[in-house]
Amino acid sequence: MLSDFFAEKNFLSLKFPITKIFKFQKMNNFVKKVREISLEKKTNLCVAADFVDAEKVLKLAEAVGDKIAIFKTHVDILENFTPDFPRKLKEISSRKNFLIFEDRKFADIGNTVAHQFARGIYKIADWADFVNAHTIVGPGIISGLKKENKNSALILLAQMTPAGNLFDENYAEKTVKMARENSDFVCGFIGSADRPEILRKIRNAAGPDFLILTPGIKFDSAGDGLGQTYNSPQTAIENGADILIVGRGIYNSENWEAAAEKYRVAGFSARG
Ligand code: BMP
Repeated sequence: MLSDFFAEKNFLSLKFPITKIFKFQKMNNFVKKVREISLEKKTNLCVAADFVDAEKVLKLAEAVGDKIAIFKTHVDILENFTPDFPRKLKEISSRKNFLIFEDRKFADIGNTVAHQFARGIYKIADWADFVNAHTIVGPGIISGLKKENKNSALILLAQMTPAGNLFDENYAEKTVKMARENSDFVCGFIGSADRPEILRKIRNAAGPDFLILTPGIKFDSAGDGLGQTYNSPQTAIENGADILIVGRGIYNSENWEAAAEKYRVAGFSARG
């Protein structure tokens, strides 16, 4: 039964120490890679690069590259995208050892998302290590993306951060079930520390073999006037997150590298 599946199992600490994680052998190769990078670089930070200028995104990647495990893009907001952009970003990512997450949030029928993933201007399937999708449309979205997959892993949105969103426990539960049924391709979830009781349940149900990436992270918890909610690195980690996504907290600061270092230390030390 679904409700049994999602019941609090407490079979592991929500905040499992990263150094002990490798005893869990079932994990997808992408999860393993993220865990390896985290250990080696002592970071569970993902920087969200929400600039509209491709050159600025690449500069940010150079500046914070040593501090992060994952670099998150919104390629469709770039005003000067050329195929050179993913090629240059790939070069930085292999030199600085981080993975690239294109936050495309696919949300259509399988046939359409297959085109959106592989074709058009961006050809996301050629370069993204991670992409994400909404599950509201059912598991056909996973099949559509899988059909065009070359070398990416999929993250499902189990929760979101904006105030007043319609995600609830039932939705999260069904999303975890879909992930488990497609664990050859799905490697994790977006979870929000703003509903920590649901985030904890996602972690308990998913176990340590799935990543939970949590946006809405900032030392200063004031919102942005557009619904975004913020929580601290500590709160997110204590409730089951393992990768913290930080955008404006880093790229709006004077010194990107110094700000990333502060979030890296806070996030990684909270992991224990
Ligand atoms: P910021 O830290 O500046 O608020 O940016 C958060 C980033 O995470 C944005 O790129 C946004 O698209 C993304 N995000 C989010 O904020 N909440 C979600 O629920 C899912 C997201 O992908």
